[in-house]
Amino acid sequence: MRTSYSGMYPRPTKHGLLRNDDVAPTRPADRRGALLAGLAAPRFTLAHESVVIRMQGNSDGSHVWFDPIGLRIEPGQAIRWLNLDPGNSHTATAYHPKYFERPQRIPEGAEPWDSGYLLPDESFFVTLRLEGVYDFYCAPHEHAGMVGRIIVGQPGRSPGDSVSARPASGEPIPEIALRAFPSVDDIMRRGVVRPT
Ligand SMILES: [Cu+2]
Repeated sequence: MRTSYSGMYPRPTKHGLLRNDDVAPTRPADRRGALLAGLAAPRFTLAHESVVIRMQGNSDGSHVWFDPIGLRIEPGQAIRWLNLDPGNSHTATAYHPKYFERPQRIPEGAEPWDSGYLLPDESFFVTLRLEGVYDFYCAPHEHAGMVGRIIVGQPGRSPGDSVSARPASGEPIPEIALRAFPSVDDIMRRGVVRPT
């Protein structure tokens, strides 16, 4: 089943988005993330222009999450993943065969990314230019349901419809992660979906 959402939704608003002005300054280690992003990120992203997705966890490490877990942005918007969890390293990794042979759940032609392990207070930047739905996960915590979804512009077909069914030799996406993704409709309506 394919579903087209084109034209069904109003433009996203900035309401509820966390900007870099709202979080503590970061260490020079941020540069590492920018370099690792390679083609997916501009060389000199201005920090204040990015939208922040926080990596968080509770004190005993039994619960970890991305906040927001769902986000709608315009094409060309820079995203910054920031590890605010003092007790865990996290990654932001796109579902794509290029990284660990995972199923592709980003638009065809879009550049996938893998932040590598971010220590507490470290950041990673990616700029998303192609419209569509981008699903990502934290490599060490996917099995705890630590995933997120970004919609750039209009979603087009949903990853749940056909893209994810493509055979991949890597590990399938665990059920707990599949259940954690906010729906495309929910993200398009609300713009920002916080974890529950
Ligand atoms: Cu994690």
